[in-house]
Amino acid sequence: MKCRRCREPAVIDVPRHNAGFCAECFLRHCREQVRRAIEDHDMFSERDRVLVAVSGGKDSLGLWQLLRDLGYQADGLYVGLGIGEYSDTSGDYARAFAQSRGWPLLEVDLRSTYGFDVPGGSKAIKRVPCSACGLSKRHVFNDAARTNGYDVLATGHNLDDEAAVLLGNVLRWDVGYLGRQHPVLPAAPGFVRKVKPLVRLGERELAAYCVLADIDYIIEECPMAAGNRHLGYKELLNQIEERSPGTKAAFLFNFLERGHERFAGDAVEEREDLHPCPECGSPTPAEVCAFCRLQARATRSIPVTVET
Ligand code: Q46
Ligand code: ZN
Repeated sequence: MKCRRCREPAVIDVPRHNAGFCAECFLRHCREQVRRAIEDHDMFSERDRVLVAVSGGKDSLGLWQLLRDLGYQADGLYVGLGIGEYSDTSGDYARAFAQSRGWPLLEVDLRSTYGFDVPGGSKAIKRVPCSACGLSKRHVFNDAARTNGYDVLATGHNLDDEAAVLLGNVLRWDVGYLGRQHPVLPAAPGFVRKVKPLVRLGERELAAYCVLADIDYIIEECPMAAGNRHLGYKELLNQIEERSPGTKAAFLFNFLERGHERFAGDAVEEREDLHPCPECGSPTPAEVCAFCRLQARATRSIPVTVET
């Protein structure tokens, strides 16, 4: 197979585009996909300060590199989730990446800042770890971006992630989530703008990008991901994709183009019910926000040493 752009021998094929690329043209293809996503969805400009949430994995480190290569002011944010050895190693990868390039990396440790970690939080609320983790990450990412003066928070959700989330939302016809499922969530009082610039790149493309761009990332997956509903949806979509390449991208992109707008009103209604949480100031529809309730329950279950 030859490279679609320069006709040199290809090193990777991208069935969705029915094309192969040499290393240099593939890196360019990835940058081009991110540039298009940012432009098409009006995510941010060169003047905006972007905070990239990095986990040490291929998607987030690849995203940070791509944004910097495209000339954006992007710094990193690493949140220590306290998931045993996995968190220790992922933190090492994120730090090594930032140091090797001399790019600023903010760090927030859930346990030392908020008094609990993901396994403890999950036990306290009797929910799967990903539920306590997702809730904590959303809160900490938003808080870190706001308090450090960033305009935008960028996450490494890729095409495969977003298609799997969409499938889950459609299977349940969860109209509020469908209305919020967009590569850009605009800023609102208490919320910074959130963007997903990798929506046009698949998981396999990101892995190849990191290898070709010489990015050292943590390969092992989070041990708590096993049994995660989205993994099942991803497998199903991969089976469909194998039979008809391009279906996954069509499912997601056509929803964004033709479907999302129909549910946008449901998400707006949910946002209108929000008021600031009396504990932390984050917008919430409940009396106290879900993160503060999680924190209260998780920290209450930790025995307190009383000095005598
Ligand atoms: S880190 Fe957290 Fe993921 Fe691990 S506990 Fe689940 S949500 S799987 S991206
Ligand atoms: Zn709160």
